[in-house]
Amino acid sequence: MANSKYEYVKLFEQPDQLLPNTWAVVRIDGRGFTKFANKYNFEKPNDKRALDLMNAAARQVLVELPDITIAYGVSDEYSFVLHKTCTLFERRASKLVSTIVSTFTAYYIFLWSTYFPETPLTAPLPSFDGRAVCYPSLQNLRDYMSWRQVDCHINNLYNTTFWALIQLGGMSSTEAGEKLNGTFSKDKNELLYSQFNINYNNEPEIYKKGSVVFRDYELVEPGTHNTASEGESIAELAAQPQSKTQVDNDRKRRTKARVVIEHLDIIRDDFWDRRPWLLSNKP
Ligand code: DGT
Ligand code: MG
Ligand code: MG
Ligand code: MG
Repeated sequence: MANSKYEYVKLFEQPDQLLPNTWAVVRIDGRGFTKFANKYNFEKPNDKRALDLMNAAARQVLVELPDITIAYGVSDEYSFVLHKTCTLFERRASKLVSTIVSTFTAYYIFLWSTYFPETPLTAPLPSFDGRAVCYPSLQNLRDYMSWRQVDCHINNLYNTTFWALIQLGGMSSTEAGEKLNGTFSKDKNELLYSQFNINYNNEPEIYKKGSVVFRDYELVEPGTHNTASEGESIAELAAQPQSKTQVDNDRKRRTKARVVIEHLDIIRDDFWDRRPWLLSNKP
């Protein structure tokens, strides 16, 4: 292409590459979903159809972007993890975030009628924001994932109790809020059980734990695994570059794998120990 006098404008583009050799998380979140949930009469506190739709859209994101290792979703948000060795789009943040957000949004709208067959979508249509954050160590990444799952638990226990007080106990939302003010988890568990005969432990896993989306291969028996190490140093990575064929083969293997949706504890080691491929740099 011939140069033109206009081409200098390219100089205004700013680099925005994510730090190399770090775990990148792209978190998306529904815009104004409090209002959106009311508009479509989402059940309170949890609407199974809405969560299944979020999960189905997230699953398609993993199918279309084999570079994503794992994703975790709760409420109107989803976190997508890119392996620290990922070089997709030269790790340019804006390209990664915008591709993930638009792929997710496109599928959310495309799949809406499967999960809400009686309720056509009308404008304003759902949209999502997105951001990318880099975590330099595996511990930081694990802590990030744990943070989201703890948040899910705390919010769900609160919301389950809050809506039980209203829907089953006949309280107003102000009364329910006051009743729960200053209570601990133990108190909410007891309140649910003594007043409503609800054992929180028996609530559906999808509500208590959120959703994990990942590629499934063979499970590793506990105790026989090689723990995914904290990772190679930059020097080691530079010393053993993956050949292009290796990278292509790994991507092919990932593309063929089954992408599953589970509702498991991702805070404890067990989940990760049994699936060492998630954190190793193998597919
Ligand atoms: P934002 O993210 O700043 O644009 O504002 P929102 O309104 O999306 O707030 P956010 O993301 O902090 O909270 C998510 C909202 O979505 C929250 O108000 C509850 C609602 N939501 C998510 N899932 C469900 C559901 O299954 N049932 C109901 N009733 N509401 C839900
Ligand atoms: Mg938000
Ligand atoms: Mg939101
Ligand atoms: Mg949210």
